[in-house]
Amino acid sequence: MSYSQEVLADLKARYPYQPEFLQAVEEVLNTLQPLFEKDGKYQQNRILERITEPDRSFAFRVEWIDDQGKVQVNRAFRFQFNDAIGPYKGGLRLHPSVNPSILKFLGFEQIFKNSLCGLPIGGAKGGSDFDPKGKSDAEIMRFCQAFMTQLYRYIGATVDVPAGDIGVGGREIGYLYGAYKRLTTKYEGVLTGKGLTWGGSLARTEATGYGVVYFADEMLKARGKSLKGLRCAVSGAGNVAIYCCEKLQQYGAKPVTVSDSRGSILDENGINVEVLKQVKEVERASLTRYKELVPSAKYVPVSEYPQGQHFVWTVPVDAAFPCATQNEVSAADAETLVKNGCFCVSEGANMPSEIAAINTFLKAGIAYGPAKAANAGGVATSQLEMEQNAGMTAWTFEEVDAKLHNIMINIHRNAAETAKEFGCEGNLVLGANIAGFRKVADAMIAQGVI
Ligand code: NDP
Ligand code: 2IT
Repeated sequence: MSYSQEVLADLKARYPYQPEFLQAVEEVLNTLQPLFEKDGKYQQNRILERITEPDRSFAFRVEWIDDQGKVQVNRAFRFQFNDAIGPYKGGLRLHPSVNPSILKFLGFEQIFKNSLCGLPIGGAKGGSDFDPKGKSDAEIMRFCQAFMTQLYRYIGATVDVPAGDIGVGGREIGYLYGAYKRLTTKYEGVLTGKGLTWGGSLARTEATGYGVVYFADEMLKARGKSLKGLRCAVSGAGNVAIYCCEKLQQYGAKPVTVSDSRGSILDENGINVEVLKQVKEVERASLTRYKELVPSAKYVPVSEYPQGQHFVWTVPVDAAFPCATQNEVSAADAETLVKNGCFCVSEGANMPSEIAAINTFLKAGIAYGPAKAANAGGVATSQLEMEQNAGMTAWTFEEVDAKLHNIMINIHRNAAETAKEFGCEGNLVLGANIAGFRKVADAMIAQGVI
């Protein structure tokens, strides 16, 4: 058995109840063996056994009082996965599905994503099974404050810098930051995604979605193609999906779908981004509201999706942008996309494609941008926010956006060149995994067994 397969088998035996974590590890380990065959030092130093265990993790109870005066209890976690190349960095997710398996998969992915950015940031992830849906602003605030009364001990501007993820946007970061400041009396860049008048960076809100499109543009350019005129399917309707649609339109492409947890929109005229922002950022409503505002659009509730498939992937398109959540592209979805002529997939969400779906894309030879490369623009711009905070300065939108664009170009080049180095030209999964892993592993070796 190869080194990778040995470690994977061991993890499967140890964590049989953490399927998402095992899936993320399997996806990475499946591609690293060529590196281990080239250089024995990774196995000698038992890097895989070390990198698949978080440096440390915290679990805590969050208790808060709802608007009816009832005591509520949630479970919360922070996994500080790896700080070989910089302070821990990664988002916080608030969603009822949150558990250690999901946060470990996200934290593990974050190590390699952050490394690929070419910036000095380590990997972490945290969150809680708190469900923000239907909560008042006051309830969100009380939850965030209670959450921070525990979390503040473990974070800091040069220690661990959390940010947004599913269910955590500008509003939540504001309440979390206020609570941190009150508890510590420190005004420091401890969270990213902050408001623009109190340490936030221009273009951070747009960064992940824009980056996903910049990455797609690079993949297509490498194949002598462009985004112009392409018909696109986007899933999700949150932060990443909205700004992915916006940038696609700026490139002359046409996103025709978006989705949320209850249903999907098909808008043949192209998604109306202003309406989408009104519905999701202002009203925090369901996509049925988009249908009310744009009656010519089609709304398909989840109950009417074809068996085992997500509606948006059944729509014939040239390019697909999964921007909602993990495992939202099944093997059947991937086959439908490819059969319908889709030749580009750029992942905004983390681990949106099942392993069988990834294999379908690779086998079909389409341009496939794996999440840890394609959606790295968000965390990269978070690091730019940290850089501005450290220098007590603020850059213009154009400056930040230009840096983001450059970072995405470099990630693509790095992944593509690494794939070529290992004889797998065009396989950005292998290229991104090896490039991201190698830098962190080499830093771990240099820093010794600690
Ligand atoms: P948001 O909370 O802003 O939006 C999430 C969107 O996905 C919503 O439309 C939500 O629908 C939908 N969604 C979430 N969970 C599910 C589910 N289980 N089933 C169906 N739909 C679901 O989050 P973001 O846009 O920030 O994040 C989207 C993805 O992008 C995540 O995978 C995240 O990890 C990843 N990502 C985010 C980055 C960022 O900077 N924000 C950076 C890199 C990756 P509903 O509103 O109905 O819940
Ligand atoms: O998955 C991710 O990269 C994020 N949610 C963003 C993390 C960050 O620190 O900006």
